[in-house]
Amino acid sequence: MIYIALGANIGERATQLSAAIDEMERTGLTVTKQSSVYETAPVGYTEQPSFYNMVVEVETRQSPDELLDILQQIEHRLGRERLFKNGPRTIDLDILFYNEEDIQSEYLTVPHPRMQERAFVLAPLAEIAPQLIVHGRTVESWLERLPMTDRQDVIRLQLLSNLVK
Ligand code: X6L
Ligand code: MG
Ligand code: MG
Repeated sequence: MIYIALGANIGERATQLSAAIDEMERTGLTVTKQSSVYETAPVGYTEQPSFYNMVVEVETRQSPDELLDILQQIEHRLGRERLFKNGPRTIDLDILFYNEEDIQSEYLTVPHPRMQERAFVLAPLAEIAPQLIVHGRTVESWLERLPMTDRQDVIRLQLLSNLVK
């Protein structure tokens, strides 16, 4: 299984998540599951608008490096600009997990090294893959271990299909 985290906090956030999924399918990835969309408080650099975050499961024959390249092209097409580190973005596409593979290259670390600390990743991932084991525990159990305050910063909206007409 391959899981990708999506995030957006500038512009029409739901529309951008939807456009990113359309672009993934257009580029040959098959989206097999998608979580609800969550409105989440910004983490890291907190003086920025709240995010919409979600997670999708995809199938592809592309290698991790090729997949990263495809996702970066989609970010670019959807207007991603790197204003500053951890700053606001129209769309962010991160590879969380790629078929049990452990990857540590200059460009890519998979499984994502900090996903287990982030409610904005764990809550949507737990919806579609609660029993997936990352960094030695299930996604569900990582989520349960987060402080209540972190979990309260993540609000489930609804399925994307109902958010984008
Ligand atoms: C101390 C220092 C503690 C830095 C945390 C956490 C940095 C997360 C970067 C950190 C730290 C990040 C999103 C976000 C970002 C997102 C929400 C990042 C990269 N991306 N907040 N902040 N959703 N809610 O997608 O994840 S910046
Ligand atoms: Mg990110
Ligand atoms: Mg990213």
